[in-house]
Amino acid sequence: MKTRCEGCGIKIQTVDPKKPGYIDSEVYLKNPDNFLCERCFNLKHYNKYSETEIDEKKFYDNIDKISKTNALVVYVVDGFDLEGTFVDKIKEWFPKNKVLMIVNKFDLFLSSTKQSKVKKYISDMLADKDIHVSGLLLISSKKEEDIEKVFREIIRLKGDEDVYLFGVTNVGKSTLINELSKIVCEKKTDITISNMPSTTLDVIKIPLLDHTYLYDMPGIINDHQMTYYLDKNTLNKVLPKKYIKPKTFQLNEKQTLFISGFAYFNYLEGDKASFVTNFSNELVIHRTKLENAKDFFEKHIDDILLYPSESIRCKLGKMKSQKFMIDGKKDIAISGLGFLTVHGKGIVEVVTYEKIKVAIRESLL
Ligand SMILES: Nc1nc2c(ncn2[C@@H]2O[C@H](COP(=O)(O)OP(=O)(O)OP(=O)(O)O)[C@@H](O)[C@H]2O)c(=O)[nH]1
Ligand SMILES: [Mg+2]
Repeated sequence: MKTRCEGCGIKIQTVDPKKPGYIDSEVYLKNPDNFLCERCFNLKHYNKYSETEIDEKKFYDNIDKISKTNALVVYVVDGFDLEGTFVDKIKEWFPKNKVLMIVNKFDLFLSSTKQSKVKKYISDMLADKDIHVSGLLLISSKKEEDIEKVFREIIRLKGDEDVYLFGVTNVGKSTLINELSKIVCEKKTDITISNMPSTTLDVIKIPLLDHTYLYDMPGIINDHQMTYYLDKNTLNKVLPKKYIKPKTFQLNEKQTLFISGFAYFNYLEGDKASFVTNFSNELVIHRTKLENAKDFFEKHIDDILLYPSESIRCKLGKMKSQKFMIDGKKDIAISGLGFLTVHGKGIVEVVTYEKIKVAIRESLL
């Protein structure tokens, strides 16, 4: 009889429907070797999500345990939210483990995006933070040839050791494992995946080669990401499902661009400049005069700008502004939302919710 849910790894229990791991005892006894906890069942079959928390102590115990071994750590980040899903502590947590860094969701970039440019940016970012990785791959979990690349790199680096997938929630660790299992297992694994945070609740162990194992881990919660605060419907609008169509605007100073009601960019001063939006195709991009921007935001957040709803705004907190000097081609990235590429010379003010991380970088495109 199995005692852990195959979808999320949680230890099952038949006592409290409100606690993680609940399964009806009759359902469990009917099929004790192949079952899902109620939460995974609802997520998979009805796309219904219930919030829950991962056990933090257990999470850190696992990190401690891995760091005492020579296991390979496969560190996954979301290519579309590099700054938001980057884990600075990777070096502190795994000082002696080999690390293979995977930049996932590359399918969301235009096919003309140069891998070499993005790789260079990430390598510089790693060097800047004094983080050493043994391998770096840009992939999409949706591409078979990329999964084969990941498999080959894992085999190259793992030696006789186990392999742990690690990273922020929602970067695609479980998706990657399900795809890898097509190569390493007799039967494809069916770990639950979803675009809601904390889908995997505990470690899931999958046989790899020669008595070694591949482990899926619960993701780190990141409350600087916009996606952390959204409900299922809004997430479906914000998270791009296919490649993002960049939209180009030529802005004069004293003009403003809204990204639905999630953020707006005020072009405070400078010569005419090009602003390219890289946000989900379903968000509203709206241009106004700077002098009307604040009023427009307050008046039209629920009609023209559409999202986020009032209840989400309450969770996101107040709006905060940050100013950036632009000289050349820069990206202003808003964690969990996307990024704006500005080409020109001037001052851009970003106004977004105070809890959300905003970063400026050399343009990736
Ligand atoms: N566009 C795109 N979406 C992806 C890719 N890989 C995963 N996703 C989506 O990202 C979301 C999160 O995937 P998961 O595999 O559940 O992420 P996770 O890292 O295991 O998340 P936690 O279990 O919460 O830590 C899902 O909606 C996936 O369909 C990819 O390569 N491209
Ligand atoms: Mg997962």
